[in-house]
This record gives sequence, C-alpha cells and structure tokens, in this order.
Amino acid sequence: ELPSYSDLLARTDAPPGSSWGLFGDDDDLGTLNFLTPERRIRAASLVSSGQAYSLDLPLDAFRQPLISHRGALQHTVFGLNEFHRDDKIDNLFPQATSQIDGLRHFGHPDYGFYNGADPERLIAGDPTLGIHRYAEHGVAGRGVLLDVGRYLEHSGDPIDYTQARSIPARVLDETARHQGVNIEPGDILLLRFGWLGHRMNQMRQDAQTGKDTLSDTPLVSVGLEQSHDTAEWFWDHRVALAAADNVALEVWPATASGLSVRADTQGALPPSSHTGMLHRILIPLLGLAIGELWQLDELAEACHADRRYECMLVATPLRLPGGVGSPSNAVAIR
Ligand code: UVW
Repeated sequence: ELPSYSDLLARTDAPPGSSWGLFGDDDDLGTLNFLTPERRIRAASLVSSGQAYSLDLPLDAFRQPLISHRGALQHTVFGLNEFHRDDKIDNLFPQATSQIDGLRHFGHPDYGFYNGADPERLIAGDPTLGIHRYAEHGVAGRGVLLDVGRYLEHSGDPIDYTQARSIPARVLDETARHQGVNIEPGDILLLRFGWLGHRMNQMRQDAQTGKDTLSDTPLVSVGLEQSHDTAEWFWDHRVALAAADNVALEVWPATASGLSVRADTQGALPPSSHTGMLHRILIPLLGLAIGELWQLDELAEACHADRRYECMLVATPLRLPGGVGSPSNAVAIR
C-alpha cells in the first residue's frame, strides 16, 4: 500500500512531498507505474463505438510560437527522383504544440530531479529520465475527461479566457460528480478548460481579418491552482499522467513561488516567480509527467453527447533516448 500525500509530506528519508524510491531506486517512470496491464485491459473494455479522436494539434499549428523560444518547425519534402519522395523536419521543438513533458523537464530548486537523478546526466546521449521510457512502457490506459470549462459554464461561473484563472482541486471533484464519473488508479486525466479552442479561434479570426491580436498580448491561461491540494489530488487518486488543453496544466503565468513542501507552507502559496510553479512539485517530486496543449474539444463534444467521459487513451511519445518532452501523438478511442 503506497503512502498518502500527507505521508509523503512527512517523509524524512527523501524529499518531503516526494515519491522517490517508492517505485524503486532506479525508477524513471514515476506515476506512470500506476498504469499496469490490468488497467489497460480495463481501458480496452471501454471501447464501444470504435470512434477515434486525435488529441493533437497539427505539428505546425503555431507559425507564431506560443512560447517564444520554441520556434516553428521547417518541413522539407524532397524528391530523390520523379516518383520517390522523402521529407525532413528542422527546428522541431518537441514541446512546441501538443506535448508530453517528461521527467527531465523540471527539477526542484531544493531537491533536484526525480528520484535524485544526477543533473550532469540529463544531456543528449544519456538516457537518464528520458521520454523514451514512456514510449517503452506504453502510455495506453483509461482516459477520463473532466470538462471543467463546460461544468463552470453550466454552474454560471464561465471561464474568462483573457484572465489567468486558478482552478482549485475541489472544482475537479465537482466536475467529476456533475459528470457522474470516478477517477480510478492508473487513469490518464484529460482536463478540458476550453482554453486551446478559444486560442485557435482567435488565431483563425486573425488570419481572416489580417489583424494580429495575440503577439503583443502576454500569454495568460486558466489552469490548475499552484498548491499542495492540487498535488494531493493527483497523488491520492493515483493519476498516471495528467494532460490539459492549456499551456502548462497549471494556471499561467506561474504566480506562486517556493511551492515549498515544508508543512508550514501547505495550502496557499506566497506570490512570485517561475521557480514556484506546480511543475516543480508534480514532475520532480511526484514523478508525474504532464501533457499540455492537448486538443480536447471534439472528444468533449462526443463525451457530452452520450454522457460517457471515459475512453481508451493511447499516446505514443517519441522513443527518443534522453528526450525531455515529445509531441503527444495521442488518440482517444471510445
Ligand atoms: C510552460 O511552462 C508554459 O510550459 P512548459 O511546461 O511546456 O515548459
């Protein structure tokens, strides 16, 4: 029996709030260990209509990069002769569109990388904590969609996509209750806020009108509250992987700092910088990889139509040894 999140916070044998060692001293899968063969059998039993939904944006979706250093890819198609084509991709930032951020992506400022991995080894050519391990294990299991955007709209409290709204864990419980769905150990959680659909609509409108309403506006997004309650919700539900249709899963910009795991800072967090973001609790301490910019609107429509919010979810991150992140290549089958 694995400890609860409050037990993790009380650890003295490893960083407080961490799962380090619980899956083995050399583990490099973190919470993906919750996704077992039994869970895959359960997931396969959920397919009834056989309809498949791609959860990825097109790889070239952002000609204007969403995160400035992750520029647009260059795709070249060339002919070896008149009837033989090859192609190549340059400037591919695996985290530029729909992605999975693996366990290399973030370390904790006080404790370092997941399971105490040596930061010197987190380089190209070394497999430590690489995203290829996710490909090898198989990200295939029960996906559960929580349509937070639709739930809040239904509750008369719709999301304003121009604001960095922080969503507490209790809203996840409310949404699940409203939808009549339970989170089971080993689930892949799909959180729809509606942010990405809104953004893509704005981009389409700009393309039609020739205006650029986005480049000069700072990136803001609704997302999960940066708090221990959020981490507790994930850990105590034994979520294997959490993905959302926003930029960072958590609210953006990251406003909290020093999301410390000391007991005296549980709950609300002091204001400040990037270094406190929830990423630094979920990825390096819990070993929970994060999916971002997943396109969930079409799936959500289908789920809403027949009130079935679970699916077989298959994502195939690149088997890139030592990769930090990867295009998600995710499909939901229901
Ligand atoms: C942000 O920090 C906005 O995203 P990522 O997790 O992809 O770095």
